[in-house]
Amino acid sequence: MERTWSLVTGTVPIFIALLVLSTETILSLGNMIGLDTYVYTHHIAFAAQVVKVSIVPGASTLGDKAFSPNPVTVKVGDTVMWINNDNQFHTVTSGSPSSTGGAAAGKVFDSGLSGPNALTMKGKTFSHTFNEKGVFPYYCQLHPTMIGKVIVT
Ligand SMILES: [Cu+2]
Repeated sequence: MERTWSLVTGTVPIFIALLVLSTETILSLGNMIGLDTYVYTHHIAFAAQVVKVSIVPGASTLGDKAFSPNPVTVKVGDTVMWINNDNQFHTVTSGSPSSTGGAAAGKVFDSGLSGPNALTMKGKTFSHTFNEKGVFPYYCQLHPTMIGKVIVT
């Protein structure tokens, strides 16, 4: 009996030691899994998107319906790509037309009146990546009644 007892008392500390060790192993595994989950969801939540906005046919007389969707809501880091689906030359110029007191025209983005980014004809695109939150009004320099808004959240 004495021999069996000493075997049990000798086994208990080893068992506890193993339990502590394996608990630590499980915890560190959990942390590893938790970290992976965090990185994974972080990537999903912040995966940058390209959001398309159409300059619709007949845009020059359509006011705030010239761009679709309008307003467009995107996340920080997303890119808005405007596509000219009209037969006329348009611009996508940040700010407000001077007729409504806009002083910051083209400060944030501007497809412009010339150059490779200009939306001179159907099928041409212009892109801008928004790296700050805010509300960004824009308009067409050639038809200042064409107004739109990008909301970055
Ligand atoms: Cu226009």
